[in-house]
Amino acid sequence: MPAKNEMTGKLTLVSHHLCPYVQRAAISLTEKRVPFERVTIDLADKPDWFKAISPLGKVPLLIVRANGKETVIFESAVILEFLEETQGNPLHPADAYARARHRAWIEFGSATLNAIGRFYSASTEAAFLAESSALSAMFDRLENELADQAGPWFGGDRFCLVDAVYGPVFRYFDAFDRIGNFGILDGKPLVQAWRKALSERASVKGAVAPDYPQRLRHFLRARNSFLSTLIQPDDLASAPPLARSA
Ligand SMILES: N[C@@H](CCC(=O)N[C@@H](CS)C(=O)NCC(=O)O)C(=O)O
Repeated sequence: MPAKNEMTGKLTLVSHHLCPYVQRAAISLTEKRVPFERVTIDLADKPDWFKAISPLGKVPLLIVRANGKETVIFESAVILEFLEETQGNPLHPADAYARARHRAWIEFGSATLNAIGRFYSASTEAAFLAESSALSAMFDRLENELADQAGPWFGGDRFCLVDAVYGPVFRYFDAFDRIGNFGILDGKPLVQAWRKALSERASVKGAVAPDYPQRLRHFLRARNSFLSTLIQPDDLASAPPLARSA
């Protein structure tokens, strides 16, 4: 039987500059020390080859070329599980109960990304404040969950897939903090400590390009949302072309 890391050939991650779902796959690949190529597309002008192979029209896709065959895997959670099954350096716990808990909190991470999207898209101040409270309540739950953990990572002393999911979640707050003090993570010391540890992890830092902060700020400014109105046009002049989707 081949070793796990011999079971897959060349891997290509089809990406977008801002996508947090792409980032979690990139973090997993980096943590596993699996070489991969990254192809970045413009979601506002999707190439025909991408439309042909992406059933939901979304990134990330993982293209696996092995034994003369090409397989396209879509949906980030499925990509993460595929990498767990085919590559070494496991990022899921070995115990089935712990694994179920980790998978559930990955799902919660995706729900949190949706809540973040509603927060930065809210069109009125009232809606913005409601979304801010909803997000804060989600991080309260996370704070409770972390109370039983030793840290610095979600599962204790080993970096895991839940960490790969929350690195990109917390990255949004670097942009939000530059815009204003919304207090969403206030009074949540365990969440704050986890955010800090994740922001210093090489795989998390390297999952985006150096111009990510300007791109995200430009994207948020262009939403025409309540949050957009709070963004000063200071560094927008030098921002790269508009991205349509985060
Ligand atoms: N459930 C999907 C969500 C991926 C997703 O929403 N990707 C966004 C970019 S972050 C996308 O490709 N949107 C398509 C578009 O903007 O047309 C996953 O986990 O992979």
